[in-house]
Amino acid sequence: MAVPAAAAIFSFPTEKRLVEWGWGWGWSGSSSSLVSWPSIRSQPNPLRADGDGRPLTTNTELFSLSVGAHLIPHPRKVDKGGEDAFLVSSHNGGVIAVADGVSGWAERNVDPSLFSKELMASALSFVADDEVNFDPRMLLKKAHAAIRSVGSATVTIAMLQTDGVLKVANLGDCGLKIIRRGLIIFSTTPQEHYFDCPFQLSSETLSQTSLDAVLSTVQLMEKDIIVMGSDGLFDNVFDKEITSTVAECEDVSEAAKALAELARTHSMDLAFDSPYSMEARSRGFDVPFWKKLVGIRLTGGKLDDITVVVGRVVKMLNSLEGMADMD
Ligand SMILES: [Mn+2]
Repeated sequence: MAVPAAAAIFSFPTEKRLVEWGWGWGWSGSSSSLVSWPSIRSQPNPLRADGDGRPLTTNTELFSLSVGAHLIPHPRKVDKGGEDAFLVSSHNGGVIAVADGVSGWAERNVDPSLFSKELMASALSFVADDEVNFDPRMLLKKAHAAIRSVGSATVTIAMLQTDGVLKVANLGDCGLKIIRRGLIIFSTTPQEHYFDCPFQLSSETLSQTSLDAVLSTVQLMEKDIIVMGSDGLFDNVFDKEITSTVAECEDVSEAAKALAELARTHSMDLAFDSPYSMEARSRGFDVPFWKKLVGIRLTGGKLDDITVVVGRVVKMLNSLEGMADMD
């Protein structure tokens, strides 16, 4: 891309890559530094029936997700779209995931984005797999086993069943939060070996496996908001900012974009005392003592790829009256 990376991040991209709901997995390619979905509702399959093929009930409440996503690459990685990847699928109640390619691979002349992108593409191909059976850890296992790229990635993946049960598998420092009536009621916990070295799925055998992912199950309610992101979001934006930003937005696409842009603003602000700088200080990283003497301390956001996926839980009364005629 001809546009210098530094310029591209400040002028917001005019080109958007739109991905059809249902098959979409996205990363920003060379022609775009942003992926954005319009607010689209998934289409849960209403043809659920008992062993005789008859509908279980004539009226069923089906949960699904309305999803918006927004990705802003690291300012120096705009040309290839950064190293994060994500997927959105309408399978069952909806499947969303974010993967963050571990950047250390660049030192070995490996493009860190290949692994995260292939992991998401692979996961998308297995969402409806019988063995996966709505288990996101099994989905990770199969997706991981099927890919060939060299590299590693942190990943969070969530699968919503149409009965409203959300299953989340988290490995490393991507994450997911659930907001109910303005309050965060659930957060994944980052896993790491040491500061800035998260658990990760890797092409190397001496790494974590899908079994190291923490599996969580949450019963969702209508209007719950899911905020999923890479560490580029959570290292730069505090929980209270996430809830207040989401509350101000009209829909999920707007919320995903607003959160990503807030994270980007903070990531470039050297004076902002970010979640990342607070964490770094708590681990003993700080400016030299002579700077501390004059009141200077380690601050600033963290420059990174920023991926935000926002899902809103919708509930539809699904009338199956027509099913009787089909029998
Ligand atoms: Mn990251």
